[in-house]
Amino acid sequence: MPDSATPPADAGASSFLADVVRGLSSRPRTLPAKYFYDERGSELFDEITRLDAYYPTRTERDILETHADDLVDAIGKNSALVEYGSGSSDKTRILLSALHARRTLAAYVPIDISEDYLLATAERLRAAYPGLPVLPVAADYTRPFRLPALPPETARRVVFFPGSTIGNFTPDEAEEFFRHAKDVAGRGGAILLGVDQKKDPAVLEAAYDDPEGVTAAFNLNLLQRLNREFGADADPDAWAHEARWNEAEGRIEMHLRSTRDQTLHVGDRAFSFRDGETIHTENSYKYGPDGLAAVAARAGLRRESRWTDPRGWFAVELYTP
Ligand code: AVI
Repeated sequence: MPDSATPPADAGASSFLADVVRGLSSRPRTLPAKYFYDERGSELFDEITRLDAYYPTRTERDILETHADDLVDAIGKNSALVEYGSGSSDKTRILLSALHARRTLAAYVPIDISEDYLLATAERLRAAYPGLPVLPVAADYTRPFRLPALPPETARRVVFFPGSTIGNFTPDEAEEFFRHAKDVAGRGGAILLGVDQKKDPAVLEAAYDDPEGVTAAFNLNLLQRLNREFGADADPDAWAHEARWNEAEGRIEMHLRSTRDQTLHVGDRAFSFRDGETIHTENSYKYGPDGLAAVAARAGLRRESRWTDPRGWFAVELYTP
């Protein structure tokens, strides 16, 4: 059966389905990484962050713990910390504890798309940090959203974006992200973020292709989502997980490789794949020591400070307009 070339007329009914049809119809074939995170995908990602091979989470946590005092100084007195994609606010607790101990934080504003989870997390944080205004915002931070009214003593807004999620954007998208975050931070504000660094490709590839197979399950879950949500007929045994370092682009790429000639049906669409053909599912850009600062500079931001681990595998950086 031939591939479907154009999205259906009713594509607006489901932007997910429309994105799937568009991605599978394009060359090279793609599926957007944002669809990894259904309930199962979020559980698998949580598991990834605890794997031995996946160094970014624990390295960033170590940096935050080691440099907590400097970070508190850099965040400044009476700041509102606005976290993008806060999830369980796990790592943020390191900063919140240090800031709260010195009673220097005006408010914590966690932003997350998953409302129930966000509100439950906010309750737990209020209990853990008595007196700290926790002002959750249920929103997709990649789209325009409104900040809540902040306490009158708020002196500045600091956008916090940990986890090297910035690496899942292309450099042009990262520049766009910086422009928006700069608007949210406003005059006198700042952006504090975590960014994964270039290193031995063997270390990088192992981090995205762990021996336990958790990252493979995370990648394959995207096809299983199509089966669950659109009655697709992807056979998980006919697809293999692949993680490749792309030196020219400076990124880890994740792909799903067809292990035989096959046709994938999604809704009333059919997509044929040759043995070995892949669907590109994610990019995770890694930066050199000054790489992200160059992108931020294009958005009119200056890097003020940088903290890293002894091996220089990960960095936490602070930017100001
Ligand atoms: C969310 N993001 C920063 C992760 C990363 O490392 O790019 C997503 C991920 N994909 C596979 N493993 C982790």
